[in-house]
Amino acid sequence: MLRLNRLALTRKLLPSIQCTTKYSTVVAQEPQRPNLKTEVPGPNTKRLFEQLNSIQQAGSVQLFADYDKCTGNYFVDADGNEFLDVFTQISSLPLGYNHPELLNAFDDPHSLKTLINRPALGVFPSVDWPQRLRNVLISVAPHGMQSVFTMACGSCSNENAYKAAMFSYRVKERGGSVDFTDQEMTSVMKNQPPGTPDLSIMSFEGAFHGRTFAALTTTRSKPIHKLDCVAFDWPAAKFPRYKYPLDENTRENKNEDAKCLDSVREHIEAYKKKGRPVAGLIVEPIQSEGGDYEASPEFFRSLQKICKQHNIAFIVDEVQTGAGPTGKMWCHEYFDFPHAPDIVTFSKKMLTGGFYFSPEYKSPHAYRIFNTWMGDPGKLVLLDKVIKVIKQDKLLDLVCKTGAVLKSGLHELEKEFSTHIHSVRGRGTFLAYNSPTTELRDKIFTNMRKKGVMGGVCGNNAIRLRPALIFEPKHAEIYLDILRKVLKEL
Ligand code: PSZ
Repeated sequence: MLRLNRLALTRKLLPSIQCTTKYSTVVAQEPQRPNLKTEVPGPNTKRLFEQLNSIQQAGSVQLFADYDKCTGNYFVDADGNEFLDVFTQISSLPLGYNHPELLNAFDDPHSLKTLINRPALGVFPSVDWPQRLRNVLISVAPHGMQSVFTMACGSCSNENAYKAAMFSYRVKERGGSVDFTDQEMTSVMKNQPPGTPDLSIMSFEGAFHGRTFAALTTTRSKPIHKLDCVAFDWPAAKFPRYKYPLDENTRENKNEDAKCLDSVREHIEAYKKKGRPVAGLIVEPIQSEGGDYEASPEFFRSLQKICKQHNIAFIVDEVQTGAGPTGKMWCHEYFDFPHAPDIVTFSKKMLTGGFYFSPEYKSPHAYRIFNTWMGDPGKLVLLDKVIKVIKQDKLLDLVCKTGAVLKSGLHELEKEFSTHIHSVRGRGTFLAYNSPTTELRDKIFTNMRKKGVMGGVCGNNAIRLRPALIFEPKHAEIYLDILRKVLKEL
């Protein structure tokens, strides 16, 4: 009955999705449904685990993949089990597995040579690098942003964004001068002020920004990420925790926004008093690893305003939300900012790390945002193809359509199984829901996997969806169908 209702609703909402394979040829080659041949983990997986664990700590490994056999939205493990993948390598596969456009990406000699001759980009970029940056990364830049650096990963992107924020802050402190004093030049070699200034980067409780040291200081999602590592004394403000459904809790949620914005202001003042002023503030458009917590466009606009008032670089971390899963290329497009953010960091579905920045964040000195590789032109060959497929196949529209099917289905399930799941939320296919306890959440996750759905969890009690951009309404139906069975059997 529920399934019929939802299908009827799907058709009413989405009259145009009759031809489900029009979006992507790779989907036509997928299995029809998940198909498990052994228990999970199966014997091959267990053997491989022993092998890997004898070389390194492999406790985080869930399954070994047979990447030759993975197709589209389906992950195939070492035992031949076929899973519908709604986690997609921690949300980092824009077009699923083995997309034909990417399989052919290095067929021509120029692309192949771009891949194998990896340059030290900061010193010897290729003759086509400026044009490649323009054609690929700048072509999808957030509105109002025209400058970009590439980096290897998300942590590295944030790390360098913090440096760019500090450079700019110091130039302002010096009244616009870009010269260093002798005292700065000598004190910096002892890690002491004034060459090494006392500045801070503000983040939010529950945030995740990476695991390198400065990024790790701003990460506040789980103790295990941070234990035993030194950290800077930097502030963490409160990030909204909304009550659901949103439309029935507008007053409480507005108060929550106000409380969190007050906490931002208080920390700015406190750290100024402490002599460690805030040079940058970093925020995820949807707080992801910490539990998929969203905040209102008003909250984000106020945040940007506060940063402007205090000369703080407003850094939006789109590492997980960027490149389409929310239904827009950049999730912050939903917030209607009056000005572009100062810095937008990315990685994951963008295939390369990096950050976009506004003109004042371009360091006046060379060689300060720098490392050996600074990204990889081979990744831009792939990203070029990904962007073309996103445009040609209108994948952002597909994300919105599939997201609507998924979300309405989840809303029905949270009504029917209200003791098991609640607080359905998110944008596009970047969706999540909670269980009342961690134990129940973990049980749902495990039982879904036993029925062939590879999902993800985050925070203490959330289950999150992070499918590829080629996830179609028919895949959403399979997911909902299996979730329903799992909830019924609990
Ligand atoms: O456990 C981990 O290290 C994980 S699990 C998911 C991530 C990391 N996400 C990475 C991430 C992110 O989600 C946001 C919003 N910002 C920065 C990062 C760091 O990116 P990487 O992992 O590429 O360094």
